[in-house]
Amino acid sequence: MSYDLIVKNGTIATASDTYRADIGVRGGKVVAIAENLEDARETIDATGLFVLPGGVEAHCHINEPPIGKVESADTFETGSRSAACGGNTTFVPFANQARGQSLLEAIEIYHALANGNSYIDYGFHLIVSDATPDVINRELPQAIKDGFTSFKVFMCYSDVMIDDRQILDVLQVAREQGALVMVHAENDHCISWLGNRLTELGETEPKNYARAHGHVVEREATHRAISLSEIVDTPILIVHVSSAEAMEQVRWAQSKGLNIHAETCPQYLFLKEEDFDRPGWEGAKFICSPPPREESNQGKLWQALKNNVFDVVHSDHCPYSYEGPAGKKYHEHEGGHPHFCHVAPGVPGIEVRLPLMFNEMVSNGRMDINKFVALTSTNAAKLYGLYPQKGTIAIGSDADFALWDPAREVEIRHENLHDGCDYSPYEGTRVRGWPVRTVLRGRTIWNDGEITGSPGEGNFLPRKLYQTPLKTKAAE
Ligand code: DUC
Ligand code: ZN
Ligand code: ZN
Repeated sequence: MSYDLIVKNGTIATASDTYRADIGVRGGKVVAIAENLEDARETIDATGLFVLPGGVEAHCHINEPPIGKVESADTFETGSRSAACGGNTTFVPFANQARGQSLLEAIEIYHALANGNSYIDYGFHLIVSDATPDVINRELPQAIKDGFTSFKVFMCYSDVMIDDRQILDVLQVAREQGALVMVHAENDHCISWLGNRLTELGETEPKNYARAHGHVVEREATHRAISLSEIVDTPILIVHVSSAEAMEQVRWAQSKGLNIHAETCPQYLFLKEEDFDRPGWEGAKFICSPPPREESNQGKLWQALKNNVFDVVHSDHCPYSYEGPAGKKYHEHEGGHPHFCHVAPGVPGIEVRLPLMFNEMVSNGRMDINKFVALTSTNAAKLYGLYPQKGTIAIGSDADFALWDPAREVEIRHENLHDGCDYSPYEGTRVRGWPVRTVLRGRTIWNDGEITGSPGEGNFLPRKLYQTPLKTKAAE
């Protein structure tokens, strides 16, 4: 029997097991896992390397519309390239519905942006910002049938947020059709009231962003989102949980038996509120929503990761450059005074999510490599309808691998990354363990510093329905 590719002598790690074996690939799929496989057109020697499922990056903002004058720094080409170089083989950015726009039209626009441009496979979550009767009754059910089986709602930001009643409508569609709703949980009224108050007091520096988006703002909305989910009796996933107080709401809900999923992000595990105090306007580089918290908060999130409160860790890559007239510091180009309220919120991080997490979890021994795989690949594939095609190494799965050198030491420098942004908030951070090779459906797309893939190799992935425990029970 001959193979297109054999990955030899590596240590395979999935979300459940770690073992030595070779992997045989044919037609882009894993067709054999055994000792001493022979006879292939291409052989990769993975001696000394871990062979992991490719990362699944299921929270990133690519090519989204400008926020005022500030433009997204990544296209599908640059965003997917950066993801590939960071060991990811699948990403799921958002198709963002503008207020007044048809949801299906928004999907068409994002298809056109991604088609032919992505280095890695991709799907889309939808952002529902206009929950009209037509969207609720016709467009959302249609979109779910077309493979868009998860969507995000915002409880803040006036141009995208929907109110609690509309969130209930969206949750009801999700329950009936088998989709998963992701919630951005921060209280809009509190943010704008606090923002106005701080402005009146002349408190306009970047650090005030964290004061306007304080713990209580996130905690209250998280509890409310959980309540809405409980009322409709359908699961939700709280995205980018930053505050330990919000995390405690999730843990409380889970202890009550509610089906609440949660995500946290590297910015809440590695960045901190004190970063806003950097000299000049540099604190703006760290403004994202919700914001990084004080250092003591980090330890509580790490503990919650260990205790399975969180299902997934994603980058929430939201790339706005720092310099230039379309960057976070655009005011400078207009001779204006900077103000934290006018800084586009978002940090880049799609390429370093996996190395940061690998370093802390595996190299520093906080958790085992199987848990690393679960949090960064397998769980997302399961939650978002991609498993077992993605998120594991098994017979019949796509041959998507990230080969990790656990001994490789790297200092993160933006000049060595591959996104379209002009900075990394993790500049200077040292990590041990690096994804030295990325394989997409049997083809190497990143090899030790060299990009060997090309834009357009990534395929669109229609996704399966979310399988709720409720539905499983009903089917029994
Ligand atoms: N948070 C960000 O920081 N940016 C984009 C959207 C979001 O929820
Ligand atoms: Zn969000
Ligand atoms: Zn986001």
